[in-house]
Amino acid sequence: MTLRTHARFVTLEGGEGAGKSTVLAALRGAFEQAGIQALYTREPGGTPLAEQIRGLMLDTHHEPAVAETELLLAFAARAQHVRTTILPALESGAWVVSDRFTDASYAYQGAGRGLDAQFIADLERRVVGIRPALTLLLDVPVEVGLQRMRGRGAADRIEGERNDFFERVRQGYRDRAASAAESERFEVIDASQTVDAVAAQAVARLQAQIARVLR
Ligand code: Z5A
Repeated sequence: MTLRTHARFVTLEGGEGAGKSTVLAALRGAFEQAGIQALYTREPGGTPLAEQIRGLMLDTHHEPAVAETELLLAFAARAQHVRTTILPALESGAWVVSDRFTDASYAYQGAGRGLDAQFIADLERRVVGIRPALTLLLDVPVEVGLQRMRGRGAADRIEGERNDFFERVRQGYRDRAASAAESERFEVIDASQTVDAVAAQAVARLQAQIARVLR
């Protein structure tokens, strides 16, 4: 299977406390204003079965998953999500916005857990087959993001990781966004700015993509 880029497929990525939920609301407003139908979804999850797999990945109540298990759970959920939710929506003519997608596996399980990027690329090609035309990467220093998340209740399994793990995840995202093969679809946004400034940059980039597709 070769990787197909979908022009109406948009993803949001970033580390802890980057502000993805906040930006998602701004993107939703931009689509509504333009009268464009869009599906909003998330990973891990986005279908009933994939949401159960999310529970397996993030719950702290069962034995810790080894890195390979975590990666394969993310891809099992993604296979289900792509075929039952994302592709049907794209094929119906809608736009799709996913809060995280395959880049998260490269960042968390690749850079963060140290799994081989080539193995992840093979899974991406064989199991996923699609990638977004636009990825908004909300980049924030680890300490700033973690500070924002404090006081939000019990941490899930990944949120409970140490700072050096999150530093590797952040670097993994930044390296991917800068790589020759991927840089064109990435918009890296300094998410330590105010909520309004971050949202404005995200919406401007989305509007440029909408204009490109409608041209
Ligand atoms: N994961 C993985 O390991 N492998 C994979 O393949 C995939 C995922 C797909 C769940 O993801 C976990 O799954 C995630 C990676 C892993 N690891 N963790 N942890 P998730 O996306 O569901 O969970 P999350 O990363 O913890 O996201 P979140 O809790 O939804 O955070 P957020 O959306 O980025 O942040 P927010 O809720 O919009 O904002 C956080 C707080 O900061 C909130 O109080 C805001 O008011 C505040 N905020 C936001 N923006 C600003 C600005 N600009 N200034 C000041 N304050 C702000």
